[in-house]
Amino acid sequence: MATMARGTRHPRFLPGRRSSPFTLILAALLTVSVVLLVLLALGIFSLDVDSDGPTKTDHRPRRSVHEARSEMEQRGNQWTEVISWEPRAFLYHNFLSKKECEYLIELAKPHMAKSTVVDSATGQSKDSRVRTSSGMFLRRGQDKIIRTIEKRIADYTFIPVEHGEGFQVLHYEVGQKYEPHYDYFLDEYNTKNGGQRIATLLMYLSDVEEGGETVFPSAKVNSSFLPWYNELSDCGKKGLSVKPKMGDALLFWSMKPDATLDPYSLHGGCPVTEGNKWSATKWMRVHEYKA
Ligand SMILES: O=C(O)CCC(=O)C(=O)O
Repeated sequence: MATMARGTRHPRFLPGRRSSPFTLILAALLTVSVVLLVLLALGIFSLDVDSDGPTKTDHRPRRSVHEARSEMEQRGNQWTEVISWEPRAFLYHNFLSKKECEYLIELAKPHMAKSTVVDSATGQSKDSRVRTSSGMFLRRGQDKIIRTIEKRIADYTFIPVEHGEGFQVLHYEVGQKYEPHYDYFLDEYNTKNGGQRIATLLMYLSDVEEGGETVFPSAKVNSSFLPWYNELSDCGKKGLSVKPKMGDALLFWSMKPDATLDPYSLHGGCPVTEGNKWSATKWMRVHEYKA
């Protein structure tokens, strides 16, 4: 009898039998979980584990592992050279890819205007023979490529993205220059938003045939011992100089570790004597800068 009773029961998954709604929901949930796990493993999807809350602006670009890897490959080998401790200055080779340099130039080109300097008495911008290049500002976080570069700068300098001003793209033609100056402010007006400028990252967007070096005339370095000394223009030989190379970035600090201003950070852009110079400057502040 017992055998017969068992024989009359229907097995759970008989072929052709309709599944219950519960089974269908369970199967759908399982499928979605498996797909999500595969996407997570491939880096195509990421879980946001930021605890800042929804109101804080998140400037981190969303990139997959593949995007990050291909970005590194496009930039070639990267390494940093300490070029001086007074001022603290470091040269990061291949900080930007060729594509990123070209992108920034094309974005800026239609909007270039004569560069100005800050009047230290009034804090206002003014035209000056000290600076003869042309330039324009890009908005911080303006697009995905800019956000990616800004995130890279924050990772490299340990200064949060929110402390940075928008990029300033500069263009120097033959004869154009920027006389030695400080990036820190000597007026109160310009430090109201974000406080003092603590550091600068100068990114070279092009090579320059001759001239156009960034020179630190007060640096405590005997520059004639530098391996590239003989390639420098007369202006470049007047101090510690960096020759622009597309993709390289020069980081220097306007403030010392004790938070005082560093007069050795005096720097300028030598006149271009052959070719063109394109660069992009990121100035970083002590505090958050409201862009
Ligand atoms: O173009 C250069 O090499 C120097 C630029 C500069 O001094 C600046 O943007 O503050």
